[in-house]
Amino acid sequence: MKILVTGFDPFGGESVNPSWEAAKLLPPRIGDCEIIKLMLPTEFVRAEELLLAAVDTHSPRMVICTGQAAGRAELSFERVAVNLRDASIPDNAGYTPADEAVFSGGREAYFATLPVKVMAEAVRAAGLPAGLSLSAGSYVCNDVMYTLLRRLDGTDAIGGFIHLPLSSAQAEGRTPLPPSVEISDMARGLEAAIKAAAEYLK
Ligand code: PCA
Repeated sequence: MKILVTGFDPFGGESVNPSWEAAKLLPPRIGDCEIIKLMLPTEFVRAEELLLAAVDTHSPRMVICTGQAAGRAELSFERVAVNLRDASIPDNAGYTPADEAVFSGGREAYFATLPVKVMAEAVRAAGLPAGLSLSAGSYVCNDVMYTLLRRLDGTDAIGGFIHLPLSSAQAEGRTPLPPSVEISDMARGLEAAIKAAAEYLK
């Protein structure tokens, strides 16, 4: 089984994005699953295009997109993607959409099809903080999650999105000190979640 895992490039003045740093650390195989890793740019249009192209190329059975969510303390399993683009900062291409649709005429929302509770539990069993979230926001992460779920709808592939805290290195020296997790721990948490989701599909 192929599993596509994506992370984003840095945005908003950061020099790294923990999502891609953690995704990069994943092994090439987890159990009998092949892990395909893809870095997406933090750009509304381009990220959608690259994600859809990768889904077409690899036909993964599972797609897990990840992104940075400063301020969150847990690996957050997103449950809902909404058909809304509303940015408070420009994306990396300088685009700042307001009150636009991700997909004009599309459904208002999609639910993640990953087994989010099973995955969050697996992360906690690995000793790391995990939780469920009801909003991926209205920036590029939500956009990618919506685009993914729309694409996978009606197929036997499942997908969803995990928001990650800042890395400990990013948080260092900031006041007030934001919650953070070591990149290697985030990668360990992702691996545990992927293992659990692959088991669930069997
Ligand atoms: N986080 C942003 C976009 C890229 C990323 O890593 C978000 O939460 O939308």
